[in-house]
Amino acid sequence: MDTPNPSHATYYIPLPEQPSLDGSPATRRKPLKGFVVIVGSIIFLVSLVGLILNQSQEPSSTSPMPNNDDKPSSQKKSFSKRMPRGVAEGVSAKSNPSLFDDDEVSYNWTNAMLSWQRTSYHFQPEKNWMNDKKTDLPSMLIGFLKLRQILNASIFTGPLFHMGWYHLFYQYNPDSAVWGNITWGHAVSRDLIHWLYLPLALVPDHWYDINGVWTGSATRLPDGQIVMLYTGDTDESVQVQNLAYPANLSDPLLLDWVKYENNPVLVPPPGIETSEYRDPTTAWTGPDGTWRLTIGSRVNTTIGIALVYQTTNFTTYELLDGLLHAVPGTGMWECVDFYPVAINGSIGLDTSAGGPGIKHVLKASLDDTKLDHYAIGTYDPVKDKWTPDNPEEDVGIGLRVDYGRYYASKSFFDQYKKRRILWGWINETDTEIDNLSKGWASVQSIPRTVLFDNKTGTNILQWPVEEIESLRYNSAEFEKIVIEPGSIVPLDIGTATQLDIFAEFETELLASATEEEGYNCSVGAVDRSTLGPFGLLVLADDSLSELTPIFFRPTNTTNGTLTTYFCADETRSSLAPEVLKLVYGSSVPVLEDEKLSMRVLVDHSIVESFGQGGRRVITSRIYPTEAIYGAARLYLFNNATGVNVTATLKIWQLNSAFIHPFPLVDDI
Ligand code: DQQ
Repeated sequence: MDTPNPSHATYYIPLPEQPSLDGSPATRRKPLKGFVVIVGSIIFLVSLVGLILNQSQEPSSTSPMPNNDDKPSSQKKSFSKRMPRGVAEGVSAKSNPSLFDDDEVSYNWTNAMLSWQRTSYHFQPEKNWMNDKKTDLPSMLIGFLKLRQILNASIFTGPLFHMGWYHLFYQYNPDSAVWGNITWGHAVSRDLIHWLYLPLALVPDHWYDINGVWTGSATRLPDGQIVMLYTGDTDESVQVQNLAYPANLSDPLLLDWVKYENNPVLVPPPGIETSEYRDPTTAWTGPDGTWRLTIGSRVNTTIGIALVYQTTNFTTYELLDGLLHAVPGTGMWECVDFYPVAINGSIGLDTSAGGPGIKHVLKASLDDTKLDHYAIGTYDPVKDKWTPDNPEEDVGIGLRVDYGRYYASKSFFDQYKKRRILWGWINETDTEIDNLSKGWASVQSIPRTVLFDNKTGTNILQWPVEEIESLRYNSAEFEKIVIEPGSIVPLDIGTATQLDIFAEFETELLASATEEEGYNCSVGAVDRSTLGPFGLLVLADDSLSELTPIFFRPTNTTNGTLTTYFCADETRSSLAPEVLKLVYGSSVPVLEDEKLSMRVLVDHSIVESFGQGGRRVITSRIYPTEAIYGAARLYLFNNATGVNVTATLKIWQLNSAFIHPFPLVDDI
């Protein structure tokens, strides 16, 4: 990607409804002003007509999608309304409730549209359903491959001898693109980006897991042993915890797993519902040298809790008095994650780390809302209790791990690179029928490093693992592009479906800002105020019939403070009516000396957006019908009425990751 031709960044189109204001042109506009004004005016008029036509179909200013009734009958097909999968089986919903009644319609997807939705550098299985991962093995496994594997794994060369593998285990249905028959899929990677699929690791084949080998976590013991605890759904639909371990620790691929002969090792204790007891965490050591682990549940229907167990051998356990933590009103806690973070420092910590200079993050996936929440606090390793720093921002009522489509996240400590890595499951927001047509459902997020934000002291920082930068192959830089109030600036970057974008924004106030209260992202990008919104339009087509704004929205509150929101607006991301399209986001801390900044990863139907260095993250799941392949474009926009916005960007195109079956000898 070359540095863009200035003439491509010169015409202005308003985001909906508002014509461009006169004002100083973008920096790159000057050399070709006359020509640009003519071309720009033509494009502006054409676009304006298009927008007006489009607006005339809008049901509301914040949801300007074409009415489903306006679709030609050739684009309609029926699908059935059904209850979400998973709920009856005692886990969180694993499909979307239909947005329509039985006699309503779905978009007529072409194969080309559906194929485009498959991601290129996010992990997903070759086919079928996937949901959350297990906590991945907390180490790089260094060792030699068996000779037969070396000789036949022709994709590998010498360095393999000195390199380890990251293992990913994930909830998988080998038979279909909908949730059910849950087994453990398995893949390995040297760098968390390129993956090799391996045979299934654990399948439901005993009474104690016959209804599903559900979520679990690995713990590495000091002698190098690996133990895996996982939830099994029994033949009577009781949730129990089971133990498994690798059959051969000297196999770097850990192909074979053994289930402990006396499983289950834990059953629901008195007072705990048999269908609300799951997802054991990685274990950590207490001051007495014994292991602790926590399991999520709920009591009194609405109180989310984390139970703590103590063990020395992972086969027998003692349930400790009291709880690690409980929060009324948050419901069942799934996939609890509990880990230390260094208050000052740029490295991650082993799960057992403790002592001065360390805080602990407690995360729960709320079954009731399908949202991942966390809070930062202090862990008392003697009482085995965790206390939030700010009770008003407790688990489930405060911060979210990701404000978009993201659930059941889990972290692990990568001792090879001394970092904590977080993954989340990105579920679909289209229908099961669409998923069956595609033949697959769900994607894992890009693995993210997690650190405590010692500038704010109130949040974690999430950032894509550095290895993703190895996919960058072309870059374009845009210096100080001025985006006038009510305008859109196209960025000429070539193919815009696999991108890594870093953008900084500065504002120049043109009018005094009005005061406002009660803003939140939900009004979307068509909202206008003196100070915002402004940002990027990703996966947009030339006519702007589809677009997804990722934006900042500063607000000037009545008490004189400036609060900035970081948001993503999916409402016009797709012409397909049945796709769930929401506006996501939250306020984001912006310190005095900081510019507004965002990093945005675009990978076909996934957009992961990191605001202010990863203080807030939003994952968008979108299904464009027009803004795909070579028709996908990237724009800057400024929908504020009273600020000029200056944007400086660096944009990389990303290669596809290599994600394929491992060429085991038996397959060759
Ligand atoms: N997924 C697993 C459960 C877990 C849920 C079942 C989270 O163990 O609670 O597939 O999505």
